Amino acid sequence: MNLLYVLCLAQATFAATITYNWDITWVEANPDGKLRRPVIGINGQWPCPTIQANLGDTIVVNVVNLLGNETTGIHFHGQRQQGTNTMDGPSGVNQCAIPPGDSFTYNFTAYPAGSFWYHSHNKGQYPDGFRGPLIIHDPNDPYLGTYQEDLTLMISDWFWTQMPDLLGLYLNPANNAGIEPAPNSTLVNDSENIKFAITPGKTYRLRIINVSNMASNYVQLIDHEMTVIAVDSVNVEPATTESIYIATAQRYDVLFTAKSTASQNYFFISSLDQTMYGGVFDITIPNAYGYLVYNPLLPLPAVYEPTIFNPIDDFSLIPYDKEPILGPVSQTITINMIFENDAYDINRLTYVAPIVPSLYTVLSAPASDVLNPAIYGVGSNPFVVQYNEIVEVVINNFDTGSHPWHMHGHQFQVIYRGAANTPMWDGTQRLSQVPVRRDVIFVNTNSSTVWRFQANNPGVFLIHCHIDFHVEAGLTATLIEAPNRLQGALTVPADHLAVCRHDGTATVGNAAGNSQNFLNLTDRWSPHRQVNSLEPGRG
Ligand SMILES: *[C@@H]1O[C@H](CO)[C@@H](O)[C@H](O)[C@H]1NC(C)=O
Ligand SMILES: *[C@@H]1O[C@H](CO)[C@@H](O)[C@H](O)[C@H]1NC(C)=O
Ligand SMILES: *[C@@H]1O[C@H](CO)[C@@H](O)[C@H](O)[C@H]1NC(C)=O
Ligand SMILES: *[C@@H]1O[C@H](CO)[C@@H](O)[C@H](O)[C@H]1NC(C)=O
Ligand SMILES: *[C@@H]1O[C@H](CO)[C@@H](O)[C@H](O)[C@H]1NC(C)=O
Ligand SMILES: *[C@@H]1O[C@H](CO)[C@@H](O)[C@H](O)[C@H]1NC(C)=O
Ligand SMILES: *[C@@H]1O[C@H](CO)[C@@H](O)[C@H](O)[C@H]1NC(C)=O
Ligand SMILES: [Cu+2]
Repeated sequence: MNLLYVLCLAQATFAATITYNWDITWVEANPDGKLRRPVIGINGQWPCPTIQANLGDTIVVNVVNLLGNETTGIHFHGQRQQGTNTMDGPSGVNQCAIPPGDSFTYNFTAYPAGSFWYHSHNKGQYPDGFRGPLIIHDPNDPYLGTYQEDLTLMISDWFWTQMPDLLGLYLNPANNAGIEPAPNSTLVNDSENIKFAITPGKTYRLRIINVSNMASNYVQLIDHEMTVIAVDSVNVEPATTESIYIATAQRYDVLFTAKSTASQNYFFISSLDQTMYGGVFDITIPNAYGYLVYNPLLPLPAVYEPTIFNPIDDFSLIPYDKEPILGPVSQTITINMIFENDAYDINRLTYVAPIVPSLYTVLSAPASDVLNPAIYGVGSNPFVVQYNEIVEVVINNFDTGSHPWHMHGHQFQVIYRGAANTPMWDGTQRLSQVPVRRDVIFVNTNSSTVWRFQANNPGVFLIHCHIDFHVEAGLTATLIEAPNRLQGALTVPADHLAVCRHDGTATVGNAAGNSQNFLNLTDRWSPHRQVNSLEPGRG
């Protein structure tokens, strides 16, 4: 970790401050050309702008919530927020939701470098449009010089109905099988049929970012091989493939080299993984196409859907720095996930947002209680780890679907991933010795995925499935990392506290809002809460 600080200091010499002033407003848009609908935009524009900075720069985003009728907040997905945990974004965890009319400043160091995105982390709001790319450039990127142009491709599913209504349908007790609403379209760059002007012989870096609510997609550039060079901002040894499979919130940076002559145009496809929905689809919905245009005077090719995709297995990728597996493990966090009783559970408990945001509980608790998970409320599924511990996180998926799991604050080592329908983790499985690092990893159905990280980033970080429907159905846990190191070291900015006052949210006390006795919790935040006694089953 000293290395991290050295890097930051070295960068600081040249660091700039990049400031964005953003009014968050409703905007009308028709990205699939089929239906105009209100979307959440920035400064009257949609699609939302790209944030660009260099490693070590200070990024300042001054937000004014002008939505009028909804609260909001922003998470900068994949950014470490070392020393700035107040800027991580999830409402009820690191801040209060920003009420209509209020202002709020995010201020953090651009670290690490790579391809990221930002999005609302409030009430399942980002599928309504509030998301955009976040690109951090590294002057020492080992792949600089191997490509001539840098492009971004943002993929998403698209709904004609707004999230509050979709959540009303999804979380309705009548939907007791938990069937997610299917999207109405698939978009590339918030559009359909986009055209990339291609120069023969050039090599392109393509940053593919999946900002879907739910769907996973296959991406293939017809007749053009891709070389994967980074996943979720972590550089990897070059690996060639004809297609990738990218879960929501994941990023793949790939290189591709254009043909040497402009004799033909090509298409590319982003195809939604229909197995996630049980395969009931009108064929117009799952595929988005775009074109690699070598010569605008030549016709565009007819599109089709390849019969089979052969995506690269991300678990097989090797990090460029060859960081070996961390160990020995000093603490294991086990997350048994299942859908039952109309909600998602972690170890039989559905996430219940605390009355006081968890970070503010850390900062207001007596030093003697701050390491006690009870004060964060059993409903927040809290896991407390100590500074610099090597932590292992085991996700056992007892659900019939696969799920993309994300942890804030770290790019973790993925040391094991079972194929679908293989025995749950029991500690005897073979581990990857030079594990790929990511911040979102797909967990197959009826099997486990295991990751490790070093607890060197004091803060409160969510661990959750990145399907926004499932977040709202309670599939969230809270990592409380070295909370004793936050006390006295971190202060909450005045504008953040003001937002809580306006929102009527307490900023002092335990999860139940008790500031007199942090060990006294009531009802659903109490450790004595009645938990479901069923054995893990299937949802
Ligand atoms: C808020 O206002 C927008 C724009 O008029 C509207 O489309 C949206 O449905 C409203 N949201 C809620 C939660 O009522
Ligand atoms: C951002 O944070 C830095 C470091 O704490 C501080 O020096 C700077 O004044 C802050 N900028 C704004 C706009 O809040
Ligand atoms: C859009 O998708 C929803 C499901 O999310 C579906 O009920 C609706 O019929 C779709 N709209 C059209 C016009 O197909
Ligand atoms: C796709 O979107 C990104 C980010 O907004 C932009 O930089 C890029 O030029 C877009 N590409 C096309 C072909 O529209
Ligand atoms: C994006 O992620 C969603 C959700 O995991 C997935 O269904 C979709 O197929 C992904 N898109 C691509 C292009 O991989
Ligand atoms: C789950 O996986 C186990 C093998 O580990 C298999 O025996 C079982 O049939 C699977 N369950 C389902 C519902 O497929
Ligand atoms: C715990 O708090 C509740 C209200 O939040 C209060 O009624 C009760 O007296 C408290 N118990 C103790 C032992 O402090
Ligand atoms: Cu999920």
